[in-house]
Amino acid sequence: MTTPDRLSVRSDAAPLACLIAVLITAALLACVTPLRAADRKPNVLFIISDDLGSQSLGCYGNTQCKTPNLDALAARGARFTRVYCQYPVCGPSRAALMSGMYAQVIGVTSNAQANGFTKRMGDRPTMAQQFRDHGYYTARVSKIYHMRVPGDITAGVDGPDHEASWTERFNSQAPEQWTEGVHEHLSHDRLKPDPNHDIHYALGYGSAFYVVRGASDGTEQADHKTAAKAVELLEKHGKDDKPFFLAVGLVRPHVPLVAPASFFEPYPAEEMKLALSVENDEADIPEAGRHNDSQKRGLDTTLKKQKVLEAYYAAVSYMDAQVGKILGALDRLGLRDNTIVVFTADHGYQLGEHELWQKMHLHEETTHIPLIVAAPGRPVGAPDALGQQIDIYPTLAELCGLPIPPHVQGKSLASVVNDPDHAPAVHESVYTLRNDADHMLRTDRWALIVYNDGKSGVELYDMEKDPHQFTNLAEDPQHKQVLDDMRAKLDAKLASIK
Ligand SMILES: [Ca+2]
Repeated sequence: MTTPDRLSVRSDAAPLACLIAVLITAALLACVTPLRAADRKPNVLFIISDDLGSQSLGCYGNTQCKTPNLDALAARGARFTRVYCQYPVCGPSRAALMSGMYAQVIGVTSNAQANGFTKRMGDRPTMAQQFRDHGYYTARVSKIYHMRVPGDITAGVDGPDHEASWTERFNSQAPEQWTEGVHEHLSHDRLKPDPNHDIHYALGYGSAFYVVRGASDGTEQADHKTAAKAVELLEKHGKDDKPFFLAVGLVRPHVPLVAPASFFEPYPAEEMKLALSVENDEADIPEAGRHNDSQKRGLDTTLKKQKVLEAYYAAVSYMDAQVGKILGALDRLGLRDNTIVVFTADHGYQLGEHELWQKMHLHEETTHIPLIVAAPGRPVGAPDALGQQIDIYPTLAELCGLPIPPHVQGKSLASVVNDPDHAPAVHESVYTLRNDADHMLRTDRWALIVYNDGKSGVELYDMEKDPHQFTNLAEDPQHKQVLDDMRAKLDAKLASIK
């Protein structure tokens, strides 16, 4: 700033010629360099974990489970605290995420319907396809769209993928429940025998709390192979003229809970703290909301529940270690400054809250998803803006200067990424579907859960006073007006998203 002033008083001809040359060069550089930088759109490294409850992450408040790599990522980005999935199971939630549309609108409201995703999308571009159509190299490593875990992993197949999304795609075949090591089955799901390890589906391992303390260093595991492939692709394509959209799918902590034995060591079962609870917590939850409870799953002792936490945390830590390898490569290759890193999960998970386990619930732990967006040059923060999984597509499109296709129903959260602490609210309410007629609507203060359009029960929670959803206020006369307002808001939401 001071240089021109100082130089402007000089009258000597030679320095003046130098000055003119310098100014011309600077002007040329000013024209050329930023244009080049603007031409080269930012890369996207998109990492998604499977069946990951955000309450198991250190950066989301867990004091026992160790997730140093995700904590470090959160410390350099926007860690969203109130973002919700569109459907609490893999196939529909991933269809919503990748299409940018509500599950009922894209028409995938069960895992089986994920098979029809490509046909239902038609010409409308998915998130990855939009990047591919705008000059990006796009790659999928392992599970991005629905894959059956563990069947599609042991078989090493694509699952119901969307081929047009990807320049290249890679699967990570692994032994899953057949991993060598110490095996334990904690729940009482019926497991079908498979002596030859050649049957991949309908064996029961996709839902049982089946645990393997692996005997090896884990190099045979899917997430290890996925991280290695992701690192290889960063090395190969990180410096290409084309930017990359690299989508990395980690399958843990989805069951079976498999990790090298060393990952279990920090979590002795008897020291694991169970979820907070209050007496008779389940009494005010309608039967329709209790399908996957401790009794039904055979988790009938404190120790069994602690053992689930032990194994789940081991699997989360193993997944976190793979994230660390990928982010380490990003830094080693000098790519951090032009790469937007996103970490999320397909949906959340019950880890014993209200004596409920796993997914297909509409309570906070299952509907809430972790979302960390670390975009170069943006402030760090923990925004409490309400958000939805289908917002990720338009958010990334906007951050990278891509158009947002008209079919996308999500809203961009780019304003929140750009200014986590001050951005105005993007949503008044957010919404999750289960089955055909079970709904969750969340506003700034209230959470409404409606089963079978209300015929099978209703739950209403004051999330300010009761963030753990212990007290269902739906039958409380003092909250009748709130309940009526929330039901009206739900009706309006349903009418608006068709
Ligand atoms: Ca309760």
